[in-house]
Amino acid sequence: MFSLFCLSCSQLEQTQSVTDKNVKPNVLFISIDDLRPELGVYGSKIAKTPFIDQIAAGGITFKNAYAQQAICGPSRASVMTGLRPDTLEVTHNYVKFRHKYPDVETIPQHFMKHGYNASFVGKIFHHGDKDSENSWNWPAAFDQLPQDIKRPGRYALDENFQLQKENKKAMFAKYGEQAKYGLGSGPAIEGADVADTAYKDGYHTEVALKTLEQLVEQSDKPFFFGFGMNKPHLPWIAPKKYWDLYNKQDIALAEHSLAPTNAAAMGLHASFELRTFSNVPNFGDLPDDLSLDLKHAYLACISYVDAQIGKVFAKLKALDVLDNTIVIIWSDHGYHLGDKGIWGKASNYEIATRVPLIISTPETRRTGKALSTEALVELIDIYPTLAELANISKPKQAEGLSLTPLITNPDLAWQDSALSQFPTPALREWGAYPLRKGMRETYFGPLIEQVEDKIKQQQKQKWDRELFEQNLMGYSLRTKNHRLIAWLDTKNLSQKAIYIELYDHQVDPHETVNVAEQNPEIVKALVAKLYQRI
Ligand SMILES: [Ca+2]
Repeated sequence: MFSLFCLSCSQLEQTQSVTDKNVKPNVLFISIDDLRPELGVYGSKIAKTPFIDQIAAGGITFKNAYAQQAICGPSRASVMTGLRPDTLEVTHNYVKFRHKYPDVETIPQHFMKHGYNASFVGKIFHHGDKDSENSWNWPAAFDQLPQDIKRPGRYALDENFQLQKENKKAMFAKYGEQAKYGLGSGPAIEGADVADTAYKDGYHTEVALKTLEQLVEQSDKPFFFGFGMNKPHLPWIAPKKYWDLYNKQDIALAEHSLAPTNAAAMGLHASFELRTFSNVPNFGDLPDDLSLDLKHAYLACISYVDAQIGKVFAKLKALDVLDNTIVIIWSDHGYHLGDKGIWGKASNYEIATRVPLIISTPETRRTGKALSTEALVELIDIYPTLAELANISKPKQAEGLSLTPLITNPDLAWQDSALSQFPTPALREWGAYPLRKGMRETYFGPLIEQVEDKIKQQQKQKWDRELFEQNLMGYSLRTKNHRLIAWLDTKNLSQKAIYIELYDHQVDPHETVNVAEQNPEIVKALVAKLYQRI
């Protein structure tokens, strides 16, 4: 009797442990568009982000996480496939991520292969390349919203919508086909006194809540749910209540508003994207008052997004699935808000490449501690990390590292560099696409001429239009103490770099002075390291 009893005990234990292992965790995969680490948990002195901060308090915050390329399409393609922009050959916005590897397996696709339902709402992949047929099997519940919640347009205020319409018409009349590449818009900011659902992210949040209900209630399979926030991408629109969280007089202009001394002239653009909006000058510096309004709007968008994330996180609790759900929050790149004299993403500097990355797992929440790590990590690490956390096979192709050892031990010695890249920011359109001929004939002409003159002045006999417009790639290596940016001719990668920048983070964390010339030995070592990585 005794032995029989013991046998059943041990059998029971065995079954339980096998069952526990087989309960696959859900994944809530939250991507945010154009968010630099302007969050409470990252030490922002001004941003109000209580919901993200609360999630971070039960998870691990990666303080030094870097995007592979500071622009939407390439960054997202890289995250979702675990491959670098060069490997995928996706280094601008106007190329489909499957063009080179049609069968590449994306994160949600990999999870589906391992028994998951995969669904999303909002911006996960870049616009126009959602991969609906391969990456997702569960439609978002757009049809479940109450009748009174309508799909929002770009603006809530009719006057701004009208302004956009008129500007578009005027741009097409003036510049013809060229205008379709983003010229002609309404204002860059709006703060109507409306409900969260009157703008896209709030609307998508309601869809997300319904979709999560369905995923939990209508299937026994675990879910992978992508929740993609469109803000704080331009235009910076958010309901008034989020603007009201900030006083304009508390907002400061960028502290480091000049290009770094001796920086590569091709490394900074002329804020092309922002200048497509109707309330921003086409040429020259932005007035301080406008800059403050723009920063106010960016902050309002952050708090708006934060509140939406709070609602979705709360839903996991309400559905009683939080205890078995991994939550990850990431942004596709950072952002210049007047920093280094420019507005927008699209550079190789710290301000554009560093991103928020937060992971909260059932285990991290159980520790009851807010974990953080200084390790240099990259967004391509997300794919293998999620696979390992979910106890499914690692994707074959992933070029990143699983971050799970850091989650267990945040102080672990880790890789010694993070790699980013961007082709000639000064002479590319804002989607990183080479300048179309017609772009010089629009109001961008004088801006392009201005940045081009600076490059010619600096590069002298090295100036070559085809090289600088088509083939020059800035590779950026961040180590603990430095950032190296080497500008290489991709047609002749083994040739000496066209230009080199070195920033010493020990004394110059804002990258204000290029000290490459004064530090030949450091440059030599870092260039060698860079060549090992590209
Ligand atoms: Ca983006």
